[in-house]
Amino acid sequence: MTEKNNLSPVERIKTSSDGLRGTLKESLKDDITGALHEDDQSLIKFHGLYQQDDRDRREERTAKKLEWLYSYMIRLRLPGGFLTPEQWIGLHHIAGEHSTGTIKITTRQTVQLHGIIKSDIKPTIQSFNTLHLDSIAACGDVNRNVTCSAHPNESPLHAEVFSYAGKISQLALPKTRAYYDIWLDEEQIAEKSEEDPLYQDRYLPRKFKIGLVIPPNNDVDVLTNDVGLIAIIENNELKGFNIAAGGGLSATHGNPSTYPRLATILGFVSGEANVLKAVYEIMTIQRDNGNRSDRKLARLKYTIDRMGIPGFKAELEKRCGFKLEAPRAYAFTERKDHYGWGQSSSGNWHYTVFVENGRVLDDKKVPLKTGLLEIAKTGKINFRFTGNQNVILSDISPSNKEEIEILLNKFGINAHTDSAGVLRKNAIACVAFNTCPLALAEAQRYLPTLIDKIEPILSKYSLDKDEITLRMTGCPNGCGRSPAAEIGLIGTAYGQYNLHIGGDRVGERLNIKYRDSLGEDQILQELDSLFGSYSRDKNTDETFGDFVIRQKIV
Ligand code: SRM
Ligand code: SF4
Repeated sequence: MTEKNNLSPVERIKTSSDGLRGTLKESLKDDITGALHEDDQSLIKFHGLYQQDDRDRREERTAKKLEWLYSYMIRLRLPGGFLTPEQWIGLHHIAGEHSTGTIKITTRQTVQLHGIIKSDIKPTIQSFNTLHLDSIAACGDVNRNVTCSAHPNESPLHAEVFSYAGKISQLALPKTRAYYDIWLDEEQIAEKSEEDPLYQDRYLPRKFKIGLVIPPNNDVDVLTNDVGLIAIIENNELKGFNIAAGGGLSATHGNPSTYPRLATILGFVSGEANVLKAVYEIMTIQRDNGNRSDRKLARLKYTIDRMGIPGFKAELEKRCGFKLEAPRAYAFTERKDHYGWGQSSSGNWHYTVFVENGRVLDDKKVPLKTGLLEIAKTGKINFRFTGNQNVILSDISPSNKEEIEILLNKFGINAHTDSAGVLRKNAIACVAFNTCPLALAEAQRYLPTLIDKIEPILSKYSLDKDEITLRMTGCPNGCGRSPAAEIGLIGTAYGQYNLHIGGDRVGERLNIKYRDSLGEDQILQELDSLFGSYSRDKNTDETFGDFVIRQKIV
């Protein structure tokens, strides 16, 4: 059967959805169930929400013959991950009123709230709207949150590069007014065209991700995106971008036709109009050529591998009407957040706060949520999220620095940031249990305690200052970018993880599976042995990932 005749069920849901409206309005009114009608569960993603249930309580609810405990997660669209202090204050209160209360910073520089019940979705979206925030296209088969190097310190031209995140996000927004109609009660105006030349009525075959980076710090892991734009700055001028395409990290256990892939650099493009045109046309190529029958093989990475790089590039140049130049020279030397204070060329100060696995809450370690609220109330900082799930309190004028420092001290935020170990500060874990329906194993709830046990091993070999990247995900979808870490722990079943090693430190080489389905004791034993060899036999300045490759351990 041809792919056209064998479209995946989601394709029908999209094309027959009346511009992503489906029966969402009816689903919301149905108070017999906490869930949505089946098709609407797919459509609501395009509005930035996911239907979930509390997986900790599934068994109990099933035993009592009760419906699972359904609730919703909302993800904001925040190109480049920026919030004003007023928006943070609003977010803080919305989280308290409608969700579990925890503000979750994601690996794509935005925030999620979990545990919103069906009747609270609309008030939540309406409250965000008053803050000029939306969740349009934060999920679904469209372009997702556009990421960008977070720290204003990365370059005097940071603001210029950052502005592209907003422009690309705008360029790739769906044209339907469904979001305004369903959630904000906007009247449907017949004359207002919803025609969408980019997405048409079928949208993309799969999710689509775009990131921008300013070398030498690859803090956003740019090559893991469908499209990665590497800023080329020469003589203090933004000359353009090297454009990379075809990144994506997911694989499915036991399905060899799926694989993680880093984006391939296609060439260099200069001038805003041409950069935006190239990004747009990469999306149209994927729209027209991506696999619409098997969602596991639908990402751009598979389209590119099917078409071949020369074929893909030729099609892109044809659609753009111009040629890509040869890629310009650049180098990544790190991929990390610089914690604590930093001053940029403008003279402004910025403080990067360590947020373990992106969870902003008050716990026994630190009253982070209260502290950030009090800091926001000064109105003297902005919030910038990083791709490593942290937050930068940014754009603080020199005269306001002391006031912010006093508050950081008062709430123990700087002590919390300073005292965390290097491994912990560079680590990422995805959400996983109890909300992610795809989780096979724990991640953010477990990694902190596993790190407690790994730290003494590192100390034993005097490696506690080594900037090793360790990332854990509850399944092989790679939301915590585990395939791009020096050490990746990838959930296979509850309490079990595949151990991957050999990724490089800067995000230009993926790791390789080393051991299957290990429990905690086995993970610690394997790491003890690997760290022992590394500390003994490594060359000066050799990273862990490079060492295990050179030694052919994988
Ligand atoms: Fe992800 C699905 C959480 C970044 C690859 N991801 C999910 C869902 C929505 C589960 C679902 O489909 O029902 C997870 C919700 C869990 C929850 O309860 O909150 C989820 N992904 C996350 C976040 C929150 C992880 C985090 O702890 O920060 C990240 C949100 C990013 C954002 O703000 O937009 C997140 N997800 C990623 C990344 C990393 C990145 O983009 O930098 C990846 C790997 C890169 C890539 O896309 O290849 C990623 N998520 C996936 C996939 C695999 C896609 C594929 O190609 O097959 C899925 C599953 C799917 O789409 O079917 C998925
Ligand atoms: Fe869920 Fe898997 Fe993504 Fe973790 S990696 S959030 S378990 S889909």
